[in-house]
Amino acid sequence: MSTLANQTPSQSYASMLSRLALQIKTWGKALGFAQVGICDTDLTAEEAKLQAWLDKGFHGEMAYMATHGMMRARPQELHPGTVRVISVRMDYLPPEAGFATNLTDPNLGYISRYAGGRDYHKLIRARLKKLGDQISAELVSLGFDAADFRPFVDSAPVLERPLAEKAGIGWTGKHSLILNHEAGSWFFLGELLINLPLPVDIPIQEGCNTCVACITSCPTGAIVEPYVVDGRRCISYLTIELQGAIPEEFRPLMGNRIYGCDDCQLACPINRQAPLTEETDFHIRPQLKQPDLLSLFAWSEAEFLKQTEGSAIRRIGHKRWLRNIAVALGNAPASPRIIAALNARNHSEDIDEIVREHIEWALNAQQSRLAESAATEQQKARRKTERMVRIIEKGLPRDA
Ligand code: B12
Ligand code: SF4
Ligand code: SF4
Repeated sequence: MSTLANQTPSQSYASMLSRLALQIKTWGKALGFAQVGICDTDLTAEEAKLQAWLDKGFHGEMAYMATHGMMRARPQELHPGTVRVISVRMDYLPPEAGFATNLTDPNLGYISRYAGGRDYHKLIRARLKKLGDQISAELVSLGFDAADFRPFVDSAPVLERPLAEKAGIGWTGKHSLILNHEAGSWFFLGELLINLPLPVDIPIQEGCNTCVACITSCPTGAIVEPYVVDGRRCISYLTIELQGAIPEEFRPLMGNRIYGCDDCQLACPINRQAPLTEETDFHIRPQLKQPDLLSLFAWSEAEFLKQTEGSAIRRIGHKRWLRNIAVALGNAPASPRIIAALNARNHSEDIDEIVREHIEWALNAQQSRLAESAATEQQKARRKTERMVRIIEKGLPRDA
């Protein structure tokens, strides 16, 4: 182990770690991470909250949330030897997000803005691996052992948000996402679990104050209390995670959201100044920007796979894609074209049972709306005739 002049080995190791922590932040930024923070692995305070969430069944069909139990709150069990977590933030807000245009036109499909470009998992994991390699190379050049590290993004059984909060990336908003005044909440999180006792960062203080905008704007009432999301009610879960039928009570509330949901983030005042992503990979593909529901519904499985290549959307598969679009078509204004498209898909040979059930729901919704609008038209015509009759009765000249 190398030492610096006039320092004991432990002093020199500690000062090397302090310098390294600063370098890690610089390297992280060069790799495209907008923020890099460091924390220890102690999440004991979170265990009871995680257990309560699981006990209430808020994970729904996401069995993976329960399978790993408390390992989620124990990063040192996930990768033995881990003493620190390097938490990173990567911004994904794309330019020309067109949130309002897309949400207000019920004939378009709304795709959550994190999913319009390339799948973030591989990209972030590869950059974290580079960061780990850089740390190891530096250690070796200084005469120390290489670091033992493991990168994680999203799919890891670890509580990414509480770790990010400890590492000073942001505070936990009432929607349960991490946010801060500079970045809002439009970012992904990733972690490098590492065996180096690096100096840790200080958490920032919560800034939601009395605001409850995310809670009141959630279309399905999924934020059941501040900081707690009942996954089973969240449109992100209903459209992405849930394999089976979408409970009927939520279908009318989903509107045209066919993949994920951004409403709690759109309502958040802290997001007004959020920066755009610097990753062109996260820009929305033209075909997913303001896609016409009927065009998306017409995609064959081969077309779906082609159009969503390299995107996170591909993971839900063609059946769930059709299921979600069927719900949005059921919520769209009454239209004979929509009814024809639903009927055509319903009579295709390889139709899946779950998709069929959603199509039938959509057909019912469309037909009753069509009947309602026909009734409204009839009513309007009747009222006009009645008015005309009153005019006549009042004494139209030469009415004899
Ligand atoms: C399962 C999951 C989901 C589920 C469940 C959501 C949930 N809130 O748990 C579903 C499918 C619904 C979902 C949706 C979304 N997700 Co998600 N999801 C995850 C995943 C894989 C695990 C989350 C988890 O552990 N949940 C269990 C609960 C118990 O944990 P928690 O919500 O963090 O709960 C803590 C707080 O509630 C807190 N708490 C409880 N009471 C109190 C009280 C106070 C005062 C405080 C401060 C805290 C507090 O304690 C709990 C335990 O620590 C993570 C990745 C990961 N491995 O962490 C991504 C992740 C959280 N998701 C992410 C994203 C982007 C989304 C969506 C925005 C996607 C979209 N646009 O459709 C939505 C947002 C919905 C929402 N408001 O949460 C990002 C969040 C990034 C960020 N800025 O925070 C993550 C981190 C993925 C990533 N790597 O970037 N997700
Ligand atoms: S993502 Fe949508 S459905 Fe889920 S909590 Fe946020 S607003 Fe509610
Ligand atoms: S909408 Fe309000 S309460 Fe919700 S996360 Fe943003 S600031 Fe916090």
